[in-house]
Amino acid sequence: MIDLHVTFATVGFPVWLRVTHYINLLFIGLLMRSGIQILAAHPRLYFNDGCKPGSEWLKFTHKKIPEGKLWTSMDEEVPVTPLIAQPGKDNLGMGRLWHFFVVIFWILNGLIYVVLLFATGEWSRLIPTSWSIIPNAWHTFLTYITFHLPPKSDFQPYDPLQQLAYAGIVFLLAPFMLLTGATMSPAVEARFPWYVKLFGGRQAGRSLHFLSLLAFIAFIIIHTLLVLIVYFQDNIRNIVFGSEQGSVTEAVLIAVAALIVVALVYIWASWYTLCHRRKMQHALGSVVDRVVHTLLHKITSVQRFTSKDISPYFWVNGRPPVSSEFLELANHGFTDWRLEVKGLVSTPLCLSREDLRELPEQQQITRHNCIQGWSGIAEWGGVCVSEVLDLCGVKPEAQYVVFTSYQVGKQSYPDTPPDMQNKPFYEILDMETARHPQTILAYEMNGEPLPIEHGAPLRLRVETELGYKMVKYLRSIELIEDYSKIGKGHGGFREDVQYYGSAAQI
Ligand SMILES: Nc1nc2c(c(=O)[nH]1)N[C@H]1C(S)=C(S)[C@@H](COP(=O)(O)O)O[C@H]1N2
Ligand SMILES: [Mo]
Repeated sequence: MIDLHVTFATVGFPVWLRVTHYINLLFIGLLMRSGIQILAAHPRLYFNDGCKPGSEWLKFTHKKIPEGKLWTSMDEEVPVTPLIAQPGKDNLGMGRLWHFFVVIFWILNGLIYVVLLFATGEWSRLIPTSWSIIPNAWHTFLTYITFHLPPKSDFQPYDPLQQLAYAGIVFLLAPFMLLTGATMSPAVEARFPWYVKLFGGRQAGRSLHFLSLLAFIAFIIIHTLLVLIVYFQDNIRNIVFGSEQGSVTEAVLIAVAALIVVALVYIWASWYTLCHRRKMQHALGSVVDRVVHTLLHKITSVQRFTSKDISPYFWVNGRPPVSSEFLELANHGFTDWRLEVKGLVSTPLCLSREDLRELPEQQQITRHNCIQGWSGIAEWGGVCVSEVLDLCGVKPEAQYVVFTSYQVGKQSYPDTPPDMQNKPFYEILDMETARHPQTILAYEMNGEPLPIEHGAPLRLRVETELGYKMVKYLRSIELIEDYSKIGKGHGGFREDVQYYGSAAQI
């Protein structure tokens, strides 16, 4: 037994271990930075899925919600300094793309590390094989907490507390981070509602994801301090050279240089992203989209909540249109309103509210997932998009469906650039998503006619995707072959203006 330990201890710290450790450090920092960016888009954390303001257990905003005035979720977003966020400022879209891009490679790096850990026998230094580790770790803890150092012989090569902590981080905390991350994906939620329930709902998943971040930060601080304090000369040589031989000064210089490289990567990543948002949206998005598409494109929504789950509060995102055309329609109770169905169809249509009500009605109680972080459960009543598509006869060359709103850019997003301020809000779905059984055109919310702020007279509901896809105040539906000429050509208003990725399933 003891012999075994000695053999493993003499394995040293092989190159693969030191390299994956370094890459991990680089990626964890990027994940934390982009995670902070995402959190800032809705800086409140809840344990309930209705997200009523005031019901959060933690918030990072001083903004007060004004009474009697429409406060929308865009008003909630807070800008963050690039010193702590990736890329910084108001850049939820870019922060998400970075987060998802990096997590792919973080997982790959982690897999390589774990596979090699088991392939080489190094695992035995990490995974405890005897319960005695617990009293031993407690003993080490008491040693540290009373400002003493354990004797060198305690390190085999790790002391028991260190071994437990490392094993916990690698085999518990890191997987938990990934599992709680997945609870926030609308596609996962739509297909496996039980999975999200396992964590207590989407907001509980989000809060647990945040608490794991705190655990990671605590670990990093303590870990780094102990590396610096406890037998530093051995540690730094093990980290850099893989053994306790060689010059300490050289090891320190190499470590400092390696950390400067990490810092430079962070600075470059922020700066370059802030200067070239469109380029980065597409570069990162092409990788993320491919992975998301492979994993999630076949997913159908099977969400079914009950009326007792309906949230007492439902955030609004996007202010009602203010054009005289729309106000006129609203003043007449939308009796003159028509939904235009056009483009690559055999029979263009002009549907009134009565026409829509004559089609089979579908009701669904689902959880709405906003990209900014909040959620809300409501009952929606309306007609399946596929019904309307069947009615107009979609031509075979049609690939996408454009949903266009009466509302214009500046009513949706206050910081819309001048050239888009008066362009209509629109979003595009591929045919498969448009034909999902829970993709509907809703005219009712919680059994009542759809309220103005939630998109009257008609809004889209897409239960496998994030809220920004669900266009409110619908004017028209158009079947098209290619969207590069629509708007700025990126698949929707939020993609065009806010650089959101097209991976709305996560
Ligand atoms: N026309 C229009 N539709 C829109 C938006 C908008 O700004 N304008 N915001 C989207 C976003 S980001 C979300 S989360 C949902 C919010 O729907 P709600 O306001 O009913 O909660 O609407 C989506 N549809
Ligand atoms: Mo949203």
